[in-house]
Amino acid sequence: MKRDTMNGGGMCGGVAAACYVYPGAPATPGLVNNPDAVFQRGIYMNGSITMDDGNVITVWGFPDLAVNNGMDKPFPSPAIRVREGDVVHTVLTVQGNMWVHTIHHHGIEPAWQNDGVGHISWDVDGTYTYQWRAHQAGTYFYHCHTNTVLHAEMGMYGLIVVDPQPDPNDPPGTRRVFAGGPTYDVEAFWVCDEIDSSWHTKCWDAGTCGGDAGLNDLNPDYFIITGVDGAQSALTDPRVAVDMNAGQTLLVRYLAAGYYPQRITFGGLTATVVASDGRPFPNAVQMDHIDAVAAERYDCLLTPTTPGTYEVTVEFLHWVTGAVLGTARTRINVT
Ligand SMILES: [Cu+2]
Repeated sequence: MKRDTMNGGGMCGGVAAACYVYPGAPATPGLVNNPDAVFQRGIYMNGSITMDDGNVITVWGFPDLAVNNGMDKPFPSPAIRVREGDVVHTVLTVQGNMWVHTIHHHGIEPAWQNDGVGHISWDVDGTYTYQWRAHQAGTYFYHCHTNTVLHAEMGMYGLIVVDPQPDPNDPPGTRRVFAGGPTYDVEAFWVCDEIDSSWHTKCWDAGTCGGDAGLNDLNPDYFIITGVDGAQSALTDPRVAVDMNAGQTLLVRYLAAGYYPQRITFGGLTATVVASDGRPFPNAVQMDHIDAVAAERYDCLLTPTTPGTYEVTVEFLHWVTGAVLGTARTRINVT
């Protein structure tokens, strides 16, 4: 198998050169033939995003193989959205010179064979079906767990949203955060991450064989929201910025996808935080800002009653000094 072809930034040597890699996935234990939902994911390692200053940064991710033969390279990777109680198959196919990767369904906690953590199960070279049940409505995410520090920084992540089963007493079209929980009208996905562009040319297996690959030294120079530069573009990009009417309720699914602590504020609006990390709070909490650390999710309701433009800021904080390393911004436009 040819493993040494350059194909975008950071490919470098092949599996044989890497340490702490566990290729070779067996058949999925207890695989059912009739899952409620199936998602096909491949690997790309030559995606890119263009920053507001014109710099083009290489990103890696999981294309949807059921869309355009997997030729698209969306960043972040396409969301997985299912209903509470569903049995789900995430079929990961790693082909060609994409080396090995995994999909870890963060917060879902399936059996270890389906948890996608290379060191305790296996990295995928070929095809493996992760089988899991969506036990609890909420906001989760999936990410690669091979050489995790680097592969997560390279952008190998996407949201998982588990919706509650429809309530037969609700009018059609009602959207609830969780069963018996609050309703919402508009939804935003804010996946907030910092980028150290110097990492984005590193080798696939950097640091796995020891030595100093620089993975202890993250100096971010870009700050993004859901794959869009938070310096300027995220203020207006429709993938991030929100347009809504006064009196409507916005659900923000906020994921701190970076390594540094973050602080999000909502342009003077008070958020009603109803759940975190896929678990509803017993009582909602009113917050004018949220402090989050790596991989945390917060489900926040905002119900602005006054038309206007509310500028949302996400500050990325040094983990020792608390100094603001950078800020990403977007907007809630209320008419
Ligand atoms: Cu990976």
